[in-house]
Amino acid sequence: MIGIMCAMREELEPILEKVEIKNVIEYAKNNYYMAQFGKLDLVLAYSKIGKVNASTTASILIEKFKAQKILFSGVAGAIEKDLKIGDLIIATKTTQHDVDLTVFGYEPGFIPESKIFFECDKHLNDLAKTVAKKLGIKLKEGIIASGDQFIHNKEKKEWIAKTFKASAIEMEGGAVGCVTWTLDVPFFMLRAISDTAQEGAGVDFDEFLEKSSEVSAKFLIEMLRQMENEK
Ligand code: OS5
Repeated sequence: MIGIMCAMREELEPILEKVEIKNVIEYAKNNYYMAQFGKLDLVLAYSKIGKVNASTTASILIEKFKAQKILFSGVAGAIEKDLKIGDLIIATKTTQHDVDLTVFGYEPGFIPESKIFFECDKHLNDLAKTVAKKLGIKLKEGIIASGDQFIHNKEKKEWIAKTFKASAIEMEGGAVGCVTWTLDVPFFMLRAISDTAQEGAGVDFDEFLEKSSEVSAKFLIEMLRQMENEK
């Protein structure tokens, strides 16, 4: 079983259009879509925005629906200069930029008995790179930082860039990284850029959410095609 998750309805809808939905299960104030993509069994959901919602959905996908891997698709704000609106990035690692226990002498992002960075699955990232090469699509790879804030400020963006060497920013991946690390489940995260996470980001986000969600969804479907071929 492959778990596919997004944060927002707009991010999940273009994926749902491309799979064969068999059943919809209402659970814990959310809808879980049981679906088929060729030979692949899928369970899909959008979590709603933010780290708590993302953790809940990731945990349910794994514990209740027995997802053996989690693939995340959605949009992100760009940090790295050469990431433009519509560009695709996969996470090497995710982190939580809003975790601050520095007063106790810890590094930003660090929680005792946990860690700052959660590694994404190398095999799935290699698969994404193979697909990108085959289709001639530009695909960046880098650290993606999450926090319960929509970043629309250059100073804050630069602090996150410097502190975590992050290439992109969003509000869920660090939480899903923590859940999948805790439960030993491979995690892959793909995001298409919707804004530049500085002044004006809210306007760009509203304008590009749908288009960038579609870009990410289309690539994810190509990955499923490749996974099906390899099955
Ligand atoms: O899921 C949130 C994180 N996503 C990635 C992202 C991001 N994160 C942080 N900073 C940035 N600059 C980012 N750029 C892209 C996107 C998403 C951001 S929060 C957007 C909230 C927009 C919204 N609020 N209300 N609605 C839309 C309408 C609505 C009404 C009813 C139900 C649902 C939505």
